Amino acid sequence: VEASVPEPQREAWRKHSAREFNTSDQFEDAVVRHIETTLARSLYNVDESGAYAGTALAFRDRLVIEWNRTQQNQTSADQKRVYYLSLEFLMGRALDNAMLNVGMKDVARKGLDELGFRMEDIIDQERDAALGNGGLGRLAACFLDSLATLNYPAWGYGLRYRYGIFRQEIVNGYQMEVPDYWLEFNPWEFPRHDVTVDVQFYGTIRKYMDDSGKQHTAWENGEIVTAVAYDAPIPGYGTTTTNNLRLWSSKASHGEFDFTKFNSGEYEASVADTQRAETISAVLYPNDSLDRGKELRLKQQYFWCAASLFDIVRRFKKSKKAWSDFPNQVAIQLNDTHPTLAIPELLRILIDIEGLEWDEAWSIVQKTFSYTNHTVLPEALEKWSVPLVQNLLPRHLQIIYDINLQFLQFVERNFPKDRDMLSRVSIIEESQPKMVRMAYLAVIGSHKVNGVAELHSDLIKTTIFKDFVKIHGPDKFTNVTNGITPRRWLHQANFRLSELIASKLGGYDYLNDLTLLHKLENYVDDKDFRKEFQDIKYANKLRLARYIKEAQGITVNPASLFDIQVKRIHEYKRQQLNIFGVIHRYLELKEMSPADRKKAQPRVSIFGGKAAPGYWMAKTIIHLINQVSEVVNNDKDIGDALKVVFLEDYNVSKAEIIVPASDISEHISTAGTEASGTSNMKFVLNGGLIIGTCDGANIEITREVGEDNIFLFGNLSEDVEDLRHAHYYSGLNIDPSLQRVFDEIRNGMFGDAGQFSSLVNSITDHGDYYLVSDDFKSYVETQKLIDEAYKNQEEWLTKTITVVARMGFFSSDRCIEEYAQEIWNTEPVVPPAKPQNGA
Ligand code: H53
Repeated sequence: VEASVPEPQREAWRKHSAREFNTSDQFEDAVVRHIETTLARSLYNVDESGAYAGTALAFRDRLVIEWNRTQQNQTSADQKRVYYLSLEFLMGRALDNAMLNVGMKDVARKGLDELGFRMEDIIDQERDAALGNGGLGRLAACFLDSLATLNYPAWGYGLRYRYGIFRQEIVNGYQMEVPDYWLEFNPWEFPRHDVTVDVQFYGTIRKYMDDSGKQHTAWENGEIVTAVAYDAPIPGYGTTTTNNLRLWSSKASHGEFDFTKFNSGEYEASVADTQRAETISAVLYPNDSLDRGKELRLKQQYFWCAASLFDIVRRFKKSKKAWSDFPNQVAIQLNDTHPTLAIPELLRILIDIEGLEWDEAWSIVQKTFSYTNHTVLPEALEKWSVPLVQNLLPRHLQIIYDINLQFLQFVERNFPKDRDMLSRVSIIEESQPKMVRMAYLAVIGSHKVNGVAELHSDLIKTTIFKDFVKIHGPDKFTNVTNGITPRRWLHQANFRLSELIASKLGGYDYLNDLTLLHKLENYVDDKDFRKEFQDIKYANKLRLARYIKEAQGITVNPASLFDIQVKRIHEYKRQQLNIFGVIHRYLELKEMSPADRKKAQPRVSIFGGKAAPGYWMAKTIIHLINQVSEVVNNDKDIGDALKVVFLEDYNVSKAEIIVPASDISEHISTAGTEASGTSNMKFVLNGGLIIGTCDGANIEITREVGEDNIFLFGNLSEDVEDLRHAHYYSGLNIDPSLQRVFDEIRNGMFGDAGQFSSLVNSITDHGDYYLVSDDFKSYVETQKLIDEAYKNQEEWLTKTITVVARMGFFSSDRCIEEYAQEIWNTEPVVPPAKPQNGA
C-alpha cells in the first residue's frame, strides 16, 4: 500500500501509536479488552478457550508492533533478503513460543493467574498449525525461528492450506484419517486482501514480432485464479526482529460469483468455478518422501511459485534498481524440488514480461536460486509428465525445453566422448510418457545445491547427481547439516532443564549460542547438579506417563526404561524392525521364570507417527504395533516388564511432551536412506541417548557426543548394495530369533495372520529391501547392551549429561549462518532501537 500520512499529521500518529504491554497489569488490560470487545464476551461467559483467545490477541498486538517496525527497518536497510520457499511449514503452536521469544511469559503467567487461569491450560487450548508432514516441514519452521533470531531479513513463502495434515485416530488398531480444519480461530494470521496476485493456468502461446522486429512470446487465454496473501509474524528470540511468513490462499478471480455467468442463468457453473479455484489451497498432500504426481499438486506448486515470484519481483521493482542487481537483493532457497517451477517462472517474467534477453535472464536466475535436496529415495524424487505440464503450463514447458537444449549443448561440447551422458542428464526423461525430472531442473537452475547431513551430501554426489558433479564441478555441491531451534526444543519443551542449565552457565546466553553448552561438562561430577538433572528427567517421564494414561488408557511405570520411536511411518525408517524386536523381547520374557522376569530391565516401548493414507505397508506396521500392544499389555505374566504404547496423532505439540521424556530413542533407518533426521537431535539435546544406524546425522551426532555415548548397530551404507544383491542371488540369512518372531505372527499370536502377511513376506519372500534380516541380530544385541547400561544409573546419568553438553553443533542457528555465508551471501540487519515512549 503506497499511501502515507503527510508530514504535519505524523505527530498525531506518533502520539497515538500502539503501545506494547510491559507489566502484568498492562497485559491484563489487553486481555480483558480483547475478551470484552474483540470477542464480545464478559467475565460471566469466559472459559479457557476465551482466555486463550484474549491472551493470544494481546501477544499478537505486541508482535504486530515489532513486525511493522522490522519490515520498515529492513526495507530502509536495503540489503539482500532471503526468501525460503517451502510447501510445508510445520509450525505447531505459536503462543508459548511468542511468550518466550519476547521474554514475557512470566508477566503473562502472573496476569493470567490474577484473572483466574492457569498458564498451562491456556497454552493447551491452541491447535497446532500443522501445515507439514514431517522433517522437511519442521526444518522450515526451525529455520524461520533462527532467521528471525539472527536478525536476517527473510521471508517464508508457502500455501495457506485450509486442511493441514490429517488427525490420526486409531480404531480397532487401524489408522483412520480425520480432516484437520484448523482455521476456525487463528489469531496469528493477517489476511492481506489488498495483496493479491492473479495466477494463470492452461491457455495458449502466441509468438509475435514488435515494430522493431523483436520476437515476443505471449501466454494467453488461460484460466485465472487469484492468490490472496495471509501473513504471520515470526518473532526472533531475544531480539525485536519479527519476520514474515506469507502464505497464499486461492480464490476465484471474479470474487464470490462470476456475475456474467450468474446473470445469464449459469448459477451452478459460477459456483463450481469458485469452488475449483478454492480447491487449489484446500489441502496439504499427506505424503512424506513419496511423489504421487497428481495434477492438483502441480497446480498448487505453480500457484504458490507464481504468486511468490510476482511478490518478490514487485518488491524489487519498487527499488528502481537495474535487473542485474536482482541477485544482490534477492536469494531464493528451494526447499526440496517442490518449488522448482519458480526457475522457469522467473525466466518467463524476465523474458516475456520485462523484455530481457535469454542470457541475461538465465544468469540472474542461476545467481538467485539455490536448492536443498532432502532425499535420495527414488520414490521421493519428483517427476511430472510432459503432457500434464504441456496442458497446465504450456509456456513453462517451452522454457524448460529451452533450458534443457542449452544445457545439453554445453554437455555435448564438454563431454563428447560420453555418449550416454546426454540421456542420463537430460531434464526430460525419454519414457512413455516423457517426464520432467524436477531435481535436474533445480540443480541446473541453481548456483548451489546442498544436502542435509555429511553422509547424505556425499551420497548425492556419487549417486543421483554424479554426472552433474562432472559437469558443473564439485564446488556447486555442498553440505549444511540440519539443526533444530533450541528455543522450542529445549527452552519451551523442557523449561526446567533450560533453567538448570542457565543456573550453571550464568544465564540464557546459550540459547543464542548453543556451543556454550560445553561448559556443562564441568558439572558432570557435581552432586547437586546430577540430582537435579535426574529429577528433571524423571518429572518429564512422569508427565509423559500421565499423558499416556489420559490419551491411551495405558498405565506405565515411569521408573521403566522409556524407549521411543516417533516419526512418520515408513519402511525405510524401519518401525517394523523395532516392533519385531519388541516381539522378540516379549517371547523371551514369556520363557523366563517369574524370578528372572523380575530381574529383567522393565521397558516401555513407545511408538507414534502417521502413515500416508495410501501407504498400505505403513498402515500394516501401525496395525501390528497396536495388536502387539493389546496382547503384551494384557498379559498378566508380563506386568511392568514390558509395555507397548502407540500414541495417537503424533504432532509438534505432542513432541514437546514426548521428546524430553526418553531414555532411549530409535533412529534405525537402513543405512543411506535417512537424509539427516532431526528428532535424533531433539532427543539428545534433552538428555536422551539414542540407538541408531550409521545414517544421516546420527554419524555427526556420534562424532560430537563420542562413540561411548551412543548405541550404534547395523550394516553400513557402503554395504547396502551388495547385501541387496546377495538377497536376490543367494537368498536371505534369517536369524533364528527373527524366524521365531515371524512364526508367532504367522501362527496368529497377534490376531489374524493374514493381516500381516504382506509385511512379513516383504522380508521373507520379496528381497527384504530394507535389510531388516541383516540388521536384526545386531539390533537385538545392542538393545541388550542398553538394558545392561541402564542398570548402572550413575554411569547412565553421566552419559546423558555429557551428550547434552556436546550438542552445541546442532542448533539451527549454525545452519542459518552456514547458508548465509556459503550460499546466500547475506548479512543481518540490526534491529531498530525501541522508541522511548514504548510505542
Ligand atoms: O527431510 C528432513 C530430513 C529427513 C528427510 C526429510 C524429508 C521429508 O520430510 C519430506 C521429503 C523429503 O524428501 C525428505 O527424510 O531425513 O531430516 C529435513 O531435511
